[in-house]
Amino acid sequence: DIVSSTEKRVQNLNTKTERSSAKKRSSNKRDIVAAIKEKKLQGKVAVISEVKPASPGKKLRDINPEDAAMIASEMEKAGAVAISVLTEPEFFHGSTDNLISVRKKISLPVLRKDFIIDEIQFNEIESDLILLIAGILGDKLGKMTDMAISKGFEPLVEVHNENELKNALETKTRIIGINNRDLSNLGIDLATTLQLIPLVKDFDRINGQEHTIISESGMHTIDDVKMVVKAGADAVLVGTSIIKSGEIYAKTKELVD
Ligand code: IGP
Repeated sequence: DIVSSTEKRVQNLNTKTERSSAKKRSSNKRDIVAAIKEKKLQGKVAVISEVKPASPGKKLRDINPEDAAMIASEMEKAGAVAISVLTEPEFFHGSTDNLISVRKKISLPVLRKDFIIDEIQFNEIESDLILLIAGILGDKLGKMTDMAISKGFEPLVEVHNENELKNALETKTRIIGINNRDLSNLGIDLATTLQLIPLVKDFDRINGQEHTIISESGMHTIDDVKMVVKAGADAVLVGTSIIKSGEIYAKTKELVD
């Protein structure tokens, strides 16, 4: 499965000692929270558009680093607020080279979409945001969030149910991603977003906080996007429907406008 395959990758990183020295991250932070606020003020939808070659058992499109840069640049021109790049090689056919290439080409914030299970992965490659999945990290979530922040990353903590959300709200993350896809059976249900958003809003009201909420996965139409935005999502993360459409610019723009 994905976790044991990721464990093998981490072992590999551990043996490459040259990678274990922490890299200093560039100080020009590409601030996604500010960018999302700005988009909303413009009356547009904050779309995080994903460079996604495949999902488990479903190939979408071969994407090499050159393609990745071209795709991301169309997404940027179409008004995406940030770009997500899959770096998981086995199940999602992603690569760290794709992310490096994208981040060089565009100036939007870039999210590293991968399965982070060990702090050594923070030293593998630079990105503006990093995904931390509550359902995978369990008790380690708070510590990994702290470490990500101290390394200069903006964490995006992903949840799929109420328990994971409670765990996420105890961390220092500013951004909560609600994944509409159940990672255990890959089923999609946009109601996940509708159910969990009020819990975040309640928590924020009581605690005087303001989390940025991103609805993730399974959105294909403008209506899908409108529905989660109306429910209170600050941004949406869309991969498959944009990549599959073949018209990266047009499809991204349609969702943004
Ligand atoms: C994009 P979709 O259904 O538009 O392709 O979904 C994104 O949300 C999805 O790729 C994703 C993901 C993840 C991938 C959400 N969480 C965790 C890998 C790992």
